[in-house]
Amino acid sequence: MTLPLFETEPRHCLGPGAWLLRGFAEHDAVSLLDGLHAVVAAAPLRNMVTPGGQRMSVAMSNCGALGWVSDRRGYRYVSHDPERGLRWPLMPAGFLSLAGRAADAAGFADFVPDACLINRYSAGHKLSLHQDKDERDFSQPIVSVSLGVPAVFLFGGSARQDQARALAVTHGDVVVWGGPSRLNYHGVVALRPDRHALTADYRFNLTFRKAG
Ligand code: MD6
Ligand code: FE
Repeated sequence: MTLPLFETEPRHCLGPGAWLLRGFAEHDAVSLLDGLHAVVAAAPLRNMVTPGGQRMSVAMSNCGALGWVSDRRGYRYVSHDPERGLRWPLMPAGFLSLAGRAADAAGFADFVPDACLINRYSAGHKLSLHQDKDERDFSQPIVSVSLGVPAVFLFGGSARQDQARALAVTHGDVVVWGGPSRLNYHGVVALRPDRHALTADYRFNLTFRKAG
């Protein structure tokens, strides 16, 4: 028997149907960032308003057939960017491919997302614990890709008061959650000031979902 010299694909189970895939997107990162920059050149990042009237610190945009938006009326998926009145940009082929491969590695075959939310964090920006429940089909997982400056991702349980575990997510890490963990609470701790060679002082996150 030979033991591998390196753990090339370290998968960490976070619960039933929930996985942290360390470095899974590392080799795709330059191409993902190229795609991201093309998307936000067409559909600029913006700070949306929560239903409660607070402006979110994280800047967001979308690509794919559906995009997640928040405003005074609530959270929802829409086919057109409300800022421009145009459809969201197409999802780059490399985005679809990476999301499908990551879902597969976590045990979810044939994942074809129709929505990719792009999040941009600067130092101090955070996302409070929440569930992703604006999608129609909870049988499909969520695939979340971290790029650039490291962050601490909180992954809790299905109840808000469940203890959340804090996971350091760095450039190229992917978190996939679905099945019994699909509605688990999650969030991002306030970003610490840092720099990354490919993204300067930003953290980008791509969140893939089957929304419609
Ligand atoms: C992240 N983002 O940025 C995770 N969920 O790492 C989210 O979980 C998220 O940014 C729902 C709506 C917007 C988001
Ligand atoms: Fe979320």
